[in-house]
Amino acid sequence: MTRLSAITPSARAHIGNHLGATRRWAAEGADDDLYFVSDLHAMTLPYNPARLRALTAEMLAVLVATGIDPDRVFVQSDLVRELGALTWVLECTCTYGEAARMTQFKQKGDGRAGVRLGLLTYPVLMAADILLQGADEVPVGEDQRQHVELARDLARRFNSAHGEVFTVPRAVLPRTAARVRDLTDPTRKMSKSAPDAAGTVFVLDTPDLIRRKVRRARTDSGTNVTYAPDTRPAVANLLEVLAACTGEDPWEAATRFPDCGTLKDAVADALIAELTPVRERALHLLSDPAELDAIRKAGAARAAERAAHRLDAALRLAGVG
Ligand code: AQP
Repeated sequence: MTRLSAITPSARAHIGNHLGATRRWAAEGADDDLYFVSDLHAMTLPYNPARLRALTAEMLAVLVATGIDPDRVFVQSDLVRELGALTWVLECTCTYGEAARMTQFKQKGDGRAGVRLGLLTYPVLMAADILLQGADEVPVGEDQRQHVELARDLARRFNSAHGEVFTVPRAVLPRTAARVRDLTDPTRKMSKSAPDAAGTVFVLDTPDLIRRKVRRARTDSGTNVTYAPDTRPAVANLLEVLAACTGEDPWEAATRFPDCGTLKDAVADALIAELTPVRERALHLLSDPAELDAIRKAGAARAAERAAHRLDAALRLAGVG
């Protein structure tokens, strides 16, 4: 059974991505699981091409440095020809109404003439990502569930119109892992594209910078430490980050600290211990472009091989190619 997960290099990977997803991918990934850096998805909003290229390389290095098997990783745009071909076939399988109904499109772009057409059609590209690799399961949060449902509908529709080519995928909720909130605004989840990087700890931040960001983290009123996510979300967030790094329970951890200052020191220490090995391996990979390139090429070749027979069959049955 193949499970397919992705991370978009819209900006640098942060501890939300690490503690909430990629660390688990490395620890629990099964032999058939696949992971990719979805750089094509980062093009739906305004972006800088040189920065996208650099972020894509950095994200690949971080995934491998986190411990994900390099044999299970690839970069989306390395399959751009295959994806382009299947996306067109699927766009001609999908209706405008279906694409325009996607909640993310309605929230980010509907009604604005200047919005990129790619923002409307990227769920179809996502369907091509999923169907080309023959994924059975796609672990996604609520915000992406609708897109996997679309992939499911398109697979079924194509199969019944033309012949059985595609595995019909299903969205599964990822096993619960840490949900990390922004350090300066605990009402928001930590996000790559947050307007202010002060509340985001990036995986490749230096130990010094991590310490400074954690020291400046917001705390709720009162100086004592209690674990009360509803009434004291900022302190609870710090305790959850600590717990995710050390494996302890946030309630128990709360009893160890006389004040928020000592809690912050412990959080910074734990994050530095957690991230230093990843940072060192990632920087090593980034300093040796030949090694990263070899990983990338091998990943692309494997992904293209997995895709080839499905794309050939889809084009043949669609009467083209
Ligand atoms: N704050 C978070 N806490 C826990 N998990 C998180 N993830 C993201 N933020 C947190 C998980 O990381 C994986 C990859 O994320 P993504 O690139 O697909 O996009 P995202 O969820 O949209 O992440 P961002 O950082 O918020 O990016 P932008 O700002 O570009 O939208 C996913 O498994 C995600 O759940």
